[in-house]
Amino acid sequence: MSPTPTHCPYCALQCGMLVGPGTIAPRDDIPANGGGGDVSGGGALCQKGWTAGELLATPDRLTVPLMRAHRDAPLQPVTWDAALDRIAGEIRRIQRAYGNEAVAVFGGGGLTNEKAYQLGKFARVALRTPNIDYNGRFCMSSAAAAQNRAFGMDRGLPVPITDIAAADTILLAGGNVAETMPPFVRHLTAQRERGGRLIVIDPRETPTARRADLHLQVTPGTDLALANGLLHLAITEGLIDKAYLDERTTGFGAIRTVINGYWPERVERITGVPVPKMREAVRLLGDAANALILTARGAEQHATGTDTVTAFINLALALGLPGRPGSGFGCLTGQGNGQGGREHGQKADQLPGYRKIDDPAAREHVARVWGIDAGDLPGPGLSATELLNALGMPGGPRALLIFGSNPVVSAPDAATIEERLAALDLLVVADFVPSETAARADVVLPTAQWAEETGTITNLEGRVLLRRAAVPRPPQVRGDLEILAGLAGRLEAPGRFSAEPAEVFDELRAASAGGLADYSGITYERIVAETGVFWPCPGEGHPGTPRVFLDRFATPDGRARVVPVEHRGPAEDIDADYPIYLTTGRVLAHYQSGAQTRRVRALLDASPEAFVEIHPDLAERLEIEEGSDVRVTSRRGGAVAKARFSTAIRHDTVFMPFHWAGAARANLLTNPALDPTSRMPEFKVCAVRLEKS
Ligand SMILES: Nc1nc2c(c(=O)[nH]1)N[C@H]1C(S)=C(S)[C@@H](COP(=O)(O)OP(=O)(O)OC[C@H]3O[C@@H](n4cnc5c(=O)[nH]c(N)nc54)[C@H](O)[C@@H]3O)O[C@H]1N2
Ligand SMILES: Nc1nc2c(c(=O)[nH]1)N[C@H]1C(S)=C(S)[C@@H](COP(=O)(O)OP(=O)(O)OC[C@H]3O[C@@H](n4cnc5c(=O)[nH]c(N)nc54)[C@H](O)[C@@H]3O)O[C@H]1N2
Ligand code: SF4
Ligand SMILES: [Mo]
Repeated sequence: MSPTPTHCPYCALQCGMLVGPGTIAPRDDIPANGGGGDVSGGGALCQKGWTAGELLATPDRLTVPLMRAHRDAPLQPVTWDAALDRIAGEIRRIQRAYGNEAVAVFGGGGLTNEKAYQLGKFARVALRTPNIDYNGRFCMSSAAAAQNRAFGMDRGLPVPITDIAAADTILLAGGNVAETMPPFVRHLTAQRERGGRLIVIDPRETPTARRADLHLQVTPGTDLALANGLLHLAITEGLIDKAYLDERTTGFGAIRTVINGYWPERVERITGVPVPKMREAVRLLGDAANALILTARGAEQHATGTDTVTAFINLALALGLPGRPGSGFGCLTGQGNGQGGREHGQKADQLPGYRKIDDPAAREHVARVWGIDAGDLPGPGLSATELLNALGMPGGPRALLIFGSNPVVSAPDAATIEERLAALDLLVVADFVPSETAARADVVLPTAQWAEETGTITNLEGRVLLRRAAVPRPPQVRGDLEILAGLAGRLEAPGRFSAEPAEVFDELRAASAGGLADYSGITYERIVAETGVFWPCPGEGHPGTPRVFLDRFATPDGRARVVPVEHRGPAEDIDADYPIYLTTGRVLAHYQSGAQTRRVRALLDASPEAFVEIHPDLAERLEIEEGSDVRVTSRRGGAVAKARFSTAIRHDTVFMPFHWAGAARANLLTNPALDPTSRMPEFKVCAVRLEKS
């Protein structure tokens, strides 16, 4: 049997793979991972991609439905009918007693477009609840909100990834692609070989920062001030593009007074970045014919995330970048389908096609496709952190269905989330491994994995790709679409809930038609023939849109909006009791909550346990030894992990990866303070103290 061309189960690069029983190899026709001739040497995979097959046969793979008779009883194997009947029965009982909104749904950016779409439809049509949100709220939401505000549309990268190599200067704020998307580095290498420059903003000298021409080692939570400071310098040094600002933007006049307050010495005091380095950064950007300004989670996962991204967008607009071929502002989407997952309706305020759920025309259109009355569609629901914190509270949801997330490990202030989950009448988790969250469920539904099913994903470029079933699934396992169909039937939902991905995709195309993220012209056949199709693609004869905003922005007047934003600092600053900043993020070998990668031998060998990255000078002051257990305490709680010395981190900051469960969970410490617009929690900075454990 020849291997099937498909894509990796993990991150938003969505590297192309050839998968057969027991084999995985990179495809060399996918530009994202360096295939397709744009950089030398064909396609690449990172270690997670190469080893992804091991999870298909992991010893504790979920293969039959599990259920517990009551909260203190163990999970026991049951038939599908017993599991689905129990869930449907409980949903009916809870909704009769407490109302439709007492049942909530939590999705994930790893779900295919078909699943994300169907989950949103299931919540609104079968459950008739407003309460559906997803883990993308923890991931992309600040960049999405800022891009929507400035450009009227949010597509992570506005250009194909191959444009990276052609940029004279790239500014990357809070992204560590050398560990989070290793094959992306090939594009940076190609850029450097063409004489391009890279600027990285990160409190740590990461493997990505080490590749940079210029590293701005910012204090956590101060990127907004830094971006405003760079704009201040661009103005004073005469580098701004006045003709572009007049022609393509509104609001620049109003921002000048705000930017006046960000003179270089003040910004150095706030951010810790020396003035000469700021000047150098602005010169590299201002001198470039083509430049890209990119943000990732380091700049975005803050209670000021939306405004921080806005500050970088303002800088890009002042330099005349967005909407120019080869230039622009972009954000590096994180999860496999982080982009598509935020377009098709699993977000509390959205309907398919990136439509707003409170827009009457959008409601009419989608209700027509779904065969219901627009008046029967619920309105906006609670956002992820608010939803999780409301579980089991008076007036809050009493049942939760989770598809594609492990919030016991990945949600902010995770100990509180565990308490909330325990207060539910019914927790249902669909997963293929017994994640920490599945272990706490009343009903666990075993689902198919990436290589066992077909569906589309939209990668960080906005390119819609096709994953194809390459290997058989265990006999009793069902796909998420089958599970939703089974539940919708039992709940006597109106309309159709197909379990066939191709049928669901056709419905999604119709539902998205005319929306911002218009997929109506995309077909599985075209995706295969054209190596992916970029949205918007409003007709089968339409070529798709690799570069957006070339003629106009997606705002009513076609102009981008410059929005003045002020630095506010972290929601929780350091003080005498908690004198050190904690920031959190990723390591190469593990993915997210680790539910998948902690089950892969080679990845566990590469990165066996959690750690606290600490500068040796700080460690000496605290009498902490390399390799010893450190107790890290914040206002939320304590965590224990091994000290790992590094001179690459600031003296006032420690770093923990969030991939581990139990006492080493970084999210026992993190601050659930939310961004007022995006509702993004402040994963990237809180105040802690450290002790020998
Ligand atoms: N190996 C691996 N790869 C992944 C994932 C994974 O879990 N593991 N997850 C995928 C997903 S969903 C996502 S969202 C992406 C995330 O991709 P990235 O955004 O690249 O990853 P992070 O490690 O979360 O954060 C990036 C950097 O932000 C820095 N940082 C911390 N605080 C600040 C700050 O205040 N300002 C600035 N400028 N930087 C700061 C951290 O030091 C870190 O190096 O990765 C994707 N790829
Ligand atoms: N402290 C801290 N916390 C963070 C972050 C941070 O930087 N710092 N980053 C945040 C970010 S950016 C993200 S994206 C989140 C991610 O955190 P989570 O939402 O927990 O993401 P995963 O670990 O990918 O969890 C996915 C779960 O769903 C399962 N799964 C995968 N695919 C499917 C599928 O198709 N169907 C079903 N039913 N299940 C599936 C997996 O086995 C796994 O158990 O974490 C956030 N949490
Ligand atoms: S970079 Fe991302 S998509 Fe590519 S192989 Fe690694 S995890 Fe998979
Ligand atoms: Mo993410």
